[in-house]
Amino acid sequence: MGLLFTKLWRLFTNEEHKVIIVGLDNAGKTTILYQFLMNEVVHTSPTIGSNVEEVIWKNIHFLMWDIGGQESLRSSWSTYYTNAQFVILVVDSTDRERLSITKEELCKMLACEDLKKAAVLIFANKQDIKGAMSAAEISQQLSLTSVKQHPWHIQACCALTGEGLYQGLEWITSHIKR
Ligand SMILES: Nc1nc2c(ncn2[C@@H]2O[C@H](COP(=O)(O)OP(=O)(O)OP(=O)(O)O)[C@@H](O)[C@H]2O)c(=O)[nH]1
Ligand SMILES: [Mg+2]
Repeated sequence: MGLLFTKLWRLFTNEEHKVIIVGLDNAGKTTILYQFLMNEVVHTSPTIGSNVEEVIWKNIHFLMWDIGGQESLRSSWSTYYTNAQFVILVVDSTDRERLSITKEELCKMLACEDLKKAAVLIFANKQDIKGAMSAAEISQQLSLTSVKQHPWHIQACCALTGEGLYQGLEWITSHIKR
């Protein structure tokens, strides 16, 4: 009965928060998704299509979509945007050469009507690697301060150790409570 009530409550209050995880290939999206799900580092291979998992944290239910980041798949990202409350953009902080491509993809995303109300969390991932760009540097390169229509936050992290991931989720959670 309790379970039924919970399910009905969620159905009526729409209390499942859709999160889409995007970013270029090799950024660490799938690694992050499974850290959230299982607190473990899983062996990944490039995602073709997407992975979707329900992640429950502090009693909040998230439906997290991890979308493949290879160039040929990026045009399909927009098919996942409907009803997404949050975008997690994952950046490989060692990938200086392709940061401008990430910036282009971010601009395209933010212009999409379906994401008009979405808040954006940027993970500056792979901070364990020597020479990784800092969150401040990535923020500057992506011109995040010029993003005015969306709440955004950048968080340095390492998906292998989990460091920084929950601070990011905490920021998302604070937006749900608002
Ligand atoms: N050193 C280091 N390696 C990481 C980190 N996060 C992910 N990786 C590695 O980066 C590689 C790519 O990770 P994935 O999670 O598969 O990347 P993805 O963004 O899902 O890539 P696509 O599915 O192709 O879009 C894997 O070998 C991961 O183990 C990190 O924080 N530090
Ligand atoms: Mg993947």
